[in-house]
Amino acid sequence: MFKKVLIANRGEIAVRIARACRELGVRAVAVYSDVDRASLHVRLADEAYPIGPAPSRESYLVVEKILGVGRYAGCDAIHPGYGFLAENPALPRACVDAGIAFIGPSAAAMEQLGAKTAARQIARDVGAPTVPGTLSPINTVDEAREIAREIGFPVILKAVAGGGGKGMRSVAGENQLAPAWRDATSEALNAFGDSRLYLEKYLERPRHIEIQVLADHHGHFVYLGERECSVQRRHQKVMEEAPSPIMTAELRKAMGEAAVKLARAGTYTNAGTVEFLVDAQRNFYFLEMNTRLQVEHPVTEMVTSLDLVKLQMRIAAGEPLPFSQEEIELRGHAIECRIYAEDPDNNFFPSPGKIVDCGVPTGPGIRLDAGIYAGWTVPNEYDPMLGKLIAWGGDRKEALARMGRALQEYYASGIKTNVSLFRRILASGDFQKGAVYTRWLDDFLSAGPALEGLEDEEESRAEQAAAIAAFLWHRRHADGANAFEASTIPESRWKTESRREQVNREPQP
Ligand code: MV4
Repeated sequence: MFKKVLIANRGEIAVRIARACRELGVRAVAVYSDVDRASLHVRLADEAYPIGPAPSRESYLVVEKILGVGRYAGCDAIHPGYGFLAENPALPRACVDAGIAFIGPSAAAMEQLGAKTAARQIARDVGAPTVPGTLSPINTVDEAREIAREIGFPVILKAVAGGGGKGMRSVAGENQLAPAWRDATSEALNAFGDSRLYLEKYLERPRHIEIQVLADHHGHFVYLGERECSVQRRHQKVMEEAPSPIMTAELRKAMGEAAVKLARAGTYTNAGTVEFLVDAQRNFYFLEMNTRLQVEHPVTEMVTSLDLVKLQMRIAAGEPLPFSQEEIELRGHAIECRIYAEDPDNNFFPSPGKIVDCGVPTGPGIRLDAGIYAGWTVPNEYDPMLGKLIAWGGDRKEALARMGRALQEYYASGIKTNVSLFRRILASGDFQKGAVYTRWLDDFLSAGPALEGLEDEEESRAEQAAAIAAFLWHRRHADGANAFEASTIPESRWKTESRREQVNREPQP
């Protein structure tokens, strides 16, 4: 096992990796930009080194700076986390040159499986189902029209260099093709500097379900079940859960084996995620592969009782997987909410600033992977995710109930958070039934602010009651040592918070 690991990241994932290091008896080395000097990941690390100004392109994205700290601190491995350099092959290449282990796949595997077009070609080669469509870019709108006629409308145009929905246009019929082609081409050029498009059969209301894969350096590949990631807002995941409410043992096996075949064909090693779209008839289609640890990895950890970050480190250190596919068991149900410093009553604009006070939900089945603390200032230079609230239960019903309870206990004052959004989602009948699809949240939010089945005044009464109940709960639990240190919190916290939520509630756009 490594002696010292550099964490080339920040925020909650850097805290997560530092914790895994601590548990393995490995020294954790943090890097931080000027605005992150007082961050939690710096506090928890054994050593910490400055890497420059706040802008990522001058700090967390600079391979030479990361490797410079790695050499200077005498690290024997680097963990990239997610985002930043996590899927940039330059980092594993630089690690090989520096004789430092990279906790992730090889640069070659990253390039082969991380590139959408190449990955779709491999998927076709190994027989993993892909959506009917073109594998290579289309050159003209006339060519697109021919292919669309063959496949049959509706179709969807996608950017070759794309992701996150940019340069993507669904096309209901032939008359809409030319304008959609024009819009998608220019959007792709603006977003990626590459206007090339490809075309697929459009799947109506698909789910986004992904398979967690692990592969060691001894030829062992396993899948660790799936994660339901359909609750997204504008292509950004908001809530995830494991297992998927629509999963069957047969479908899980088929998707897992397809994911492993793809990873094996790309000589993948370490942790990776294979994303699929699943239609209403439970047909699944390869979407893309993520050659990194994902934000939502905790829901898989909760139902498998495995620590994916420690497994990543063991694999990178050359250890064989400590279990076979047959030994992997899924137990219970886990749900994750991504907590952001953003204002749901102001179009989810980021809401950076000083966290005057925050409370940590605890109790049975609750996990909070957070990178914040009271007194810390949320910088506005980075993604405003504060952490992830995860609830595990023996079944989905219990996990939902625990998440609802934990969301009542969660608070942060001094900044706005999107916690109220989760209360609304949990209150939705569709979500309770697991009847979601990739555009469900966008549709749900554009349907307006009313809680399902409640008139406006009923909603405000329900919310007032919830706020008062939470205030009374905290006051009742204020004595004695508890996670809220309520005695140090001004009495008016809940009143302020609930009043602010009440007063500011504007109808959703
Ligand atoms: C699709 C689709 C329907 N049919 N492809 C791909 C990238 C992803 N961010 C959006 N993608 C989609 N591809 C076909 N052939 C619907 C979507 C889609 C979506 C997929 C996953 C998660 C969220 C989504 C939101 C809107 C559309």
